[in-house]
Amino acid sequence: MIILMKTVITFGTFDLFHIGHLSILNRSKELGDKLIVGISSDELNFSKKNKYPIYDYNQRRDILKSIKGVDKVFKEESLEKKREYILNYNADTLVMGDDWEGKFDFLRNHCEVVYLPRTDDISSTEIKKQMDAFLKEHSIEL
Ligand code: C2G
Repeated sequence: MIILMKTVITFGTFDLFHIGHLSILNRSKELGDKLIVGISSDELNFSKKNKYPIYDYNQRRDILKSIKGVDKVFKEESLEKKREYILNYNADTLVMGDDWEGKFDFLRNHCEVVYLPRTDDISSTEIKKQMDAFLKEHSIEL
């Protein structure tokens, strides 16, 4: 008997891991049997957002590895390497948040491409802003 496993791949920085991250990972896992996560390197994050993440790559990797539905993680070095990663990991489905809607349609020759809705009202950027405001309000210097 042949059992066909469906592999889902997704990508992100996952800085200051929060409920929006957990939700997209859980929903990604529901689309298949195995979930592989490409985590942006610190340098890739800098090139995308002009800033380094608060948590460095090793910390973000260790958090992601400990999430129940995540079967494998690897370092995403470049946005342009998505095709290579999809082929290397034999991914059947690529999941991206809908902030990337349409951006990876060109990969549809290689796998199914699904954009899932982002969770409202939370982001790493917003958490950083709130922390900065709290420190300022309480005159706390780090
Ligand atoms: N996300 C979400 N809801 C939020 C915040 C994030 O569903 N409120 C999703 C994003 O859409 C993304 C994943 O969580 O799919 C990781 O988010 P980021 O770390 O912000 O990802 P990003 O830096 O955009 O990296 O190759 C593409 C990139 O690596 C994506």
